[in-house]
Amino acid sequence: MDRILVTGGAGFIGSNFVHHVVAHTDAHVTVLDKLTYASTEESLAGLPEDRVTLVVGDIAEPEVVEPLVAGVDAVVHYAAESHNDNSLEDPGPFIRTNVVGTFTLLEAARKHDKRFHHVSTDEVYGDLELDDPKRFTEDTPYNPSSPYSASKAGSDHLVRAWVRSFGVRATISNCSNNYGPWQHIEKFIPRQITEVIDGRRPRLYGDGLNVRDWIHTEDHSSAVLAILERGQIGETYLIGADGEKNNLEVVQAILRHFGRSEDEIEFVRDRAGHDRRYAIESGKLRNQLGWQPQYADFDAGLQATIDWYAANEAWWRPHKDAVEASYAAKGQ
Ligand code: NAD
Ligand code: TDX
Repeated sequence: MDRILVTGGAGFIGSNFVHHVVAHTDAHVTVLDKLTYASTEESLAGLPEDRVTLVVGDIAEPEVVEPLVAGVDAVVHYAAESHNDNSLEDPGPFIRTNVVGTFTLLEAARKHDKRFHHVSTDEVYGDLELDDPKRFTEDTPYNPSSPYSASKAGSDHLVRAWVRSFGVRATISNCSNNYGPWQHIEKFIPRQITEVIDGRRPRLYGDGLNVRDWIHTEDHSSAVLAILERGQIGETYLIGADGEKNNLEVVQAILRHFGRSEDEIEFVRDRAGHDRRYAIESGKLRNQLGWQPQYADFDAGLQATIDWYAANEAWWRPHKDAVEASYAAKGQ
């Protein structure tokens, strides 16, 4: 593949993938990104100009999407509205970008017969009980809880239908919670790190015992590239790195890093419909495509992420007050 279109390539995970492709392949990358509040355009600075082109535009507009798709060999689709809490306040943009945007891209991929990889989330499967020995597999029934996860589930179903009905050469990946540099400070880990830097207490929703299965964003990128290069058309692959932690354990690790007491936590109003636990069984990806995560030690990856936020305050500081004002208005 010589030319790849990466939608949402100026976001947290998409920008990591762009760096990964530049480092590990010879392909040229075109990024299509609307540059919403969540984008991290700075993360693309310094990439070679002859390898990466940024196009600012909306994936839900066919006249923007079609010529770009026509000009590449493959589309890797990351662009989305991505924050559950925002989807509970205003679901409209989630339906437009995640559902209509994916539909628009699929129509272009169908028309021009292009390879398509759809990046999705484990949240489409709903949640598990804390004591359930099961983990999500590719066969787990869809059962999304929030407007965000329902919109991602809808987009997955569109991709499956376009494969079956129209023969679009598509694959899907459903990944667990990502952490690493450049994640917007509205999200759990960066919010808590920056709260502690500001001398405040981390905020835990509900009882703090909800479990997320953490994976470093670099491992997500290597998995997506493996699927793009070697995945079977029409198949879904779950991506995870065996990183189950409850939210309390994560904030305690952050507090320890800063030499603060592990009790300095504020328990705040729970998220409506809050999923209890996510857990990924990624054997299919590992066995069939030979993928392995490189950041197996979550604590080491978390320390590096904390150091990154401490060193890159100029990037997140301008957004901090507005993010916290919005949470405060919801009692969170
Ligand atoms: P993000 O919010 O950091 O980035 C999303 C990017 O998409 C931003 O750059 C934004 O400007 C762009 N975008 C939004 N609407 C657009 C539109 N209409 N047209 C063009 N660009 C638009 O999100 P992220 O955390 O990097 O997630 C990327 C993808 O990975 C999403 O599809 C998400 O569902 C999926 N995913 C995320 C996680 C996670 O833990 N963050 C886990 C699994 C899957
Ligand atoms: O301040 C907080 N306190 C808190 O306890 C925030 C912001 C979150 N939480 C909890 C809610 C979740 O149990 O932390 C956990 C993680 O929350 P988020 O960072 O909002 O992530 P989550 O809702 O799990 O979804 C993430 O992973 C799957 C991404 O945002 C999605 O895009 C991805 O699909």
